[in-house]
Amino acid sequence: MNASRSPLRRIRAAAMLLAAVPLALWAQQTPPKQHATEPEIKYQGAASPLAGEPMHQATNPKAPPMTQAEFDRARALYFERCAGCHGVLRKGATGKPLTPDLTTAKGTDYLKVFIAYGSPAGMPNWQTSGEMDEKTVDLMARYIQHDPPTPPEFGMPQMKATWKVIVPPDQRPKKKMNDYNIANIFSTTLRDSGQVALIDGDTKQIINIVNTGYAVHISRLSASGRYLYVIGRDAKINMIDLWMAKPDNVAEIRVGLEARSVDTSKYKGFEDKLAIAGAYWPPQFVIMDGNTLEPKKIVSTRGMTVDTQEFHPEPRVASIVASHFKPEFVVNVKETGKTLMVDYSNIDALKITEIGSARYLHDGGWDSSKRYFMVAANNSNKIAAIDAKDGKLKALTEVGKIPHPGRGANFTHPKFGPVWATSHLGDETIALLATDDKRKDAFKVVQSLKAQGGGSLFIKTHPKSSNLWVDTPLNPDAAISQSVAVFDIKNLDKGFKVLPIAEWAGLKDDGAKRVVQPEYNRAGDEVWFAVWSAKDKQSAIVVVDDKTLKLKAVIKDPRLITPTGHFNVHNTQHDVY
Ligand code: DHE
Repeated sequence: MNASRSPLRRIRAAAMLLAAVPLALWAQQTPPKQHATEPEIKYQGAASPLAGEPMHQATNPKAPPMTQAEFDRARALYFERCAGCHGVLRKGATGKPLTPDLTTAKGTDYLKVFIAYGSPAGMPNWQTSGEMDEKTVDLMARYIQHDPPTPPEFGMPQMKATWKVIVPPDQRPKKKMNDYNIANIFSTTLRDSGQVALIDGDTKQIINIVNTGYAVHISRLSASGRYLYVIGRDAKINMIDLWMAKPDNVAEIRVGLEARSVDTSKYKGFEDKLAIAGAYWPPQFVIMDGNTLEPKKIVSTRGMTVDTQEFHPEPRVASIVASHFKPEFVVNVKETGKTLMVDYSNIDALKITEIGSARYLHDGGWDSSKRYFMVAANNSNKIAAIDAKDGKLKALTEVGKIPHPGRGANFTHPKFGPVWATSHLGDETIALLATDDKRKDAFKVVQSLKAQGGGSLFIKTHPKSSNLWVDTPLNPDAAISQSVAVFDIKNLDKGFKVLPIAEWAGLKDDGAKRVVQPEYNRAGDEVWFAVWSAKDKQSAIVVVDDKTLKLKAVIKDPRLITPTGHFNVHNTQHDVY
């Protein structure tokens, strides 16, 4: 993986080699009509950190010959650009399967046409767009007829070898050693520099820049709010102690080769006791000691898909949350479309309740009662409501195209009572689902709003606010990707206002900027946005006054490189969204 490329270039390049090799001949029409939306392609196409890993390679006599150098180059390109959609083992994920039984039957010339011209199913026109030359198209067409190289497994010995307790528990502070208002600290991902910035929400000053894994995906808190856990795309977890005079790492571990999710035990009696992380590769989750990150139990997620009940060798672990009703982690598995309720009360006799819903489970959050976990089955265009109290699927609801809630937004609708909202990657709608389980229309879409456009990733509100914020960082129109929409919850029918967040940042550099993830401060009266520019360009955090909708502050610092997600300690700790 080439970490030095800008996010935009990487995403643009990624957009060129994705999705399926279709089995019909319509690819010869030039240029093809694209059915996968541009935001969708951009989002799924990020590079996988597996490119540099040594892998097992079987030889396939039916595949066209390749030199070792050609194979290595094609493999790197595959992991950089295609694996996100087609999967590491090419069994298919949001893109179609590309296993040799299918691809060798088609042959090199046939495959080249699809790579070069794209397809209506979403395969971009790699060659005709000028992003790839004929030789590279030929290379990839031959490569995908070979058996997929298999990255190594990552079990207990490998985890233990990466595990470091930097400050042992008995050498950590016995009380808070700083004057920070910890509840209002923000942990901001600095994606391309492999760090997080801890920012004081009161003073807007950077407290520390903490080294982490590459491209931290999310930050989560221990139940007490003392420890912050972040997980890199490279599956490295860093545990940060917010009680230190200058908060910093106290433990770290790698739980695999690629990952996205981490959380901690929240149930009464288990506060700060355990941590859990889910990996994309190998497909597994691991339960760790919450104080030291010592790995305790690894569970594979390989198994049968919810619908066709076929074996999937690579079901990636997507979102994980800790239940408030039971000592359970809610582990959502993408390719099998199953939610695993993992009872951690005795990890030597682990009890797992498997709840099937739909493929491909991705992100989600609690409803306001924290009983129902609302998770997006993004390529099925559905939201599954998982009942954490009764351990069952409460509802599976059709929403718009590719729901992407982040953790979603909870508020009281003037007509429908408590609702949970999601925006979408694939269209401009916002689905409001009623969540009062006593209502007839519970978990149905009771209202659909229209915002600026598709390409939305995150939506947010706060119990103290009457605003609903919707970003659109992956919309192809710069005016939309650089601004946000805000609805007045009391007057939803009146439409939305647009705030030009990137313009307010007043960045000196031109170039692509994306405004990403509304996040409230502790008091619920400010909303923070990342203005995410390329690695070599200036980025910023823009803070908006939630009442007046006016600019309140711009945080700029040369150390704020490619900020993306940002997580307020209190709101993350208490699932406030
Ligand atoms: Fe994310 C959440 C996976 C691309 C920023 N992202 C998640 C979660 C998953 C996930 C499984 C839920 C974690 C949880 O709650 O436990 N994200 C993926 C991908 O597989 C994908 C599509 C491609 C990839 O290769 O990573 C992807 N994500 C992105 C981005 O391009 C974003 C915008 C920038 C970045 O840093 O990479 C991005 N994802 C985020 C953020 C969250 C997230 C900020 C947390 C949202 C929250 O409110 O909790």
